[in-house]
Amino acid sequence: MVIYVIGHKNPDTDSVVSAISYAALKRELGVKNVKPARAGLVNEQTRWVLNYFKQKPPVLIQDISPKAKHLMTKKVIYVKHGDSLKKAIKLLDENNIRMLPVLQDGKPVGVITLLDFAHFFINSLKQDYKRLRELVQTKVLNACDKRITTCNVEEPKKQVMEKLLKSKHGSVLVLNNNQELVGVITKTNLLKPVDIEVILVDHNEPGQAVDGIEEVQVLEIIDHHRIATFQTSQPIRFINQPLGSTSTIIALLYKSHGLQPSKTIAGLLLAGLTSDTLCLRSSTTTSEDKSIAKWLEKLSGLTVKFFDENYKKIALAQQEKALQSSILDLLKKDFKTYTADGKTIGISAVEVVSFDMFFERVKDIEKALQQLMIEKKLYAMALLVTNILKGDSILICQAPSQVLDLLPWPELQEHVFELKGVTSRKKQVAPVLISIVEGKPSEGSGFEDSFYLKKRV
Ligand SMILES: [Mn+2]
Repeated sequence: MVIYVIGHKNPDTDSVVSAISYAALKRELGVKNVKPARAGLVNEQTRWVLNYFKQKPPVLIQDISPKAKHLMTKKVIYVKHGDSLKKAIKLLDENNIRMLPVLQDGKPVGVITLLDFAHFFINSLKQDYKRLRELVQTKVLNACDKRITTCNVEEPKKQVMEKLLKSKHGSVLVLNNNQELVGVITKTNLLKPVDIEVILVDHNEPGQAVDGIEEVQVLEIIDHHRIATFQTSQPIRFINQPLGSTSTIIALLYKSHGLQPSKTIAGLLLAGLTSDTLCLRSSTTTSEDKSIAKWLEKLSGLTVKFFDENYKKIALAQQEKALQSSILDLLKKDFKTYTADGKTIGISAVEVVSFDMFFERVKDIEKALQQLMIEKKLYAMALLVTNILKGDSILICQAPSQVLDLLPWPELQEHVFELKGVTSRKKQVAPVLISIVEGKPSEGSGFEDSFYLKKRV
């Protein structure tokens, strides 16, 4: 059994360090086989954080659906191609099985089943009953069926099932990359529960989760986003708190167990906390985040200011790079989807130290937004550009006019909105778009006044 702790697709620093540190906490609490994972490539900031703390990036899992290696029987009973039929019959009988792979140098060359024996004997005995004694000395290779069905250890469950359905012997032989036999899958294997469980951190929406999530069991969810989650068959631990980062929640969990994170884990958590809260400047920052930050500063020997300076440097370098890279790549880097009223809204985010280049390239950005809308079948698509020095944003939005008309922010130019004091996609931008798409004003997100004002005009 493996338990993966994994954050959302397009991982940010908070989701990666949350996975690493929650796996560490779980291990400290005595849970075995817990591994941190990530659902995509790490961004520049996260790469810097991992390098600084000399941490390897967690294992990359793009699709968590079970693979052949998770389903197969690993202790395979087999015969070698030169073994006698007598030995094969004995193995089948003793182990009460119906099929034996036939191997030559570890590689399957055929399978031999009870049915194959029957055919072989019937055909041979028709001619001469006295040959029975000789017959059982025949090499299995001469009696086996060479029409075998194989798959690689990494093949996903769906593909294995299709192969199994078409297989002549009701079995799929599982091979490693050297084409050697390492397992066998029959219908029985598919009925057994799979040995993968997951703990989701920093997200709870299926659309943001790693592919294949519906095929494995979710054990826990630890998050600080809106709830739009899965149904589960059993009760699970679901911790959701309106705090600035998942890292904050994990630090609180350490505290609640009376434990102190190691120097490195405390540093990683501080990295996640400062990343998500723009070093405590974002509107999502709570007093709890501030006091946890102080605690983590003490444990790690690092400061919020240290991360602030480095994140700014990285953002500046990123912005310069963004000037050269294609806008579509930029949009895909930190892209999240939200579902409302059966429609999907995409919002990409980028942090900058100046809006200039975005104003200059609005037309290109709009084109890229439209392209992404078609590619991802979106109802609306927006790019949130946040100036991390000033704590302001602009939103460039492509959406049906009935949505654009209801956006509560001043329109600087066509499709470009000014979001003074807004830094949070999930808390300040996504709820507005979601409520407009759902056709109802959102409650408690602090934009009602302007929302109604605009609607009335
Ligand atoms: Mn987060």
